[in-house]
Amino acid sequence: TQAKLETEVSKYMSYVLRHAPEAAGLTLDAEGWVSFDELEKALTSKYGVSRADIIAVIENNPKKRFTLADNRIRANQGHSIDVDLALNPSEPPATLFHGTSLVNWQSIEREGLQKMQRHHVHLSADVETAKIVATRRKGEFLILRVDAARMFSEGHSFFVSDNGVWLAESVPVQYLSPD
Ligand code: HQG
Repeated sequence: TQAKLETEVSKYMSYVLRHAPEAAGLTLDAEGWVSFDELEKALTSKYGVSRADIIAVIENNPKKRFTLADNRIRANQGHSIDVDLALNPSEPPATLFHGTSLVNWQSIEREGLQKMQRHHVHLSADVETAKIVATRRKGEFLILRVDAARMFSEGHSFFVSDNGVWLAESVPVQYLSPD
């Protein structure tokens, strides 16, 4: 079906634009952008989709994962490869949330939230989004509340991606509490 194809194309776009541009024969610039024409060529040859189909994938994406501007496209967050999104630091809401697996707690309690494979720790402004993030994985989940107001006032920087995901270098454990 069309919806299924859109999801598959969207997942492949995330993979290419965040993790492995070379898989599609692409190279991202320093801020993560690539020519839309080149991405279109790669997607058309792999999936037979048209330019309009790809634009529909971008517009219908529930998390607004991609920005298309000036005939260039990039993923808004979630990279593992070395790009600098050049986001400006912003003052966060007083409380942010992070959803994870309960089994991670022992380690998080020891070392705080770390960015792991990505460039930042990903935080949500609402608990529902954190729950969606957490339940991507099997097993019991845990929602952590981040005292972003105190963390910010004590000198930690926050960034917000173009699709509203809050990002931090790390979250030391003193700012975390189970929700
Ligand atoms: C955990 C998806 C043990 C962390 C989602 C998480 C999100 C620790 C995992 C976005 C730890 C990393 C990001 C520590 C952190 N010890 N475990 N010290 N510190 N962790 O996928 O936040 O759909 O890199 O809790 O919706 O799950 O791709 O991060 O469980 O927005 O757009 O290590 O990815 O967005 O996993 O997800 P991830 P995440 P997209």
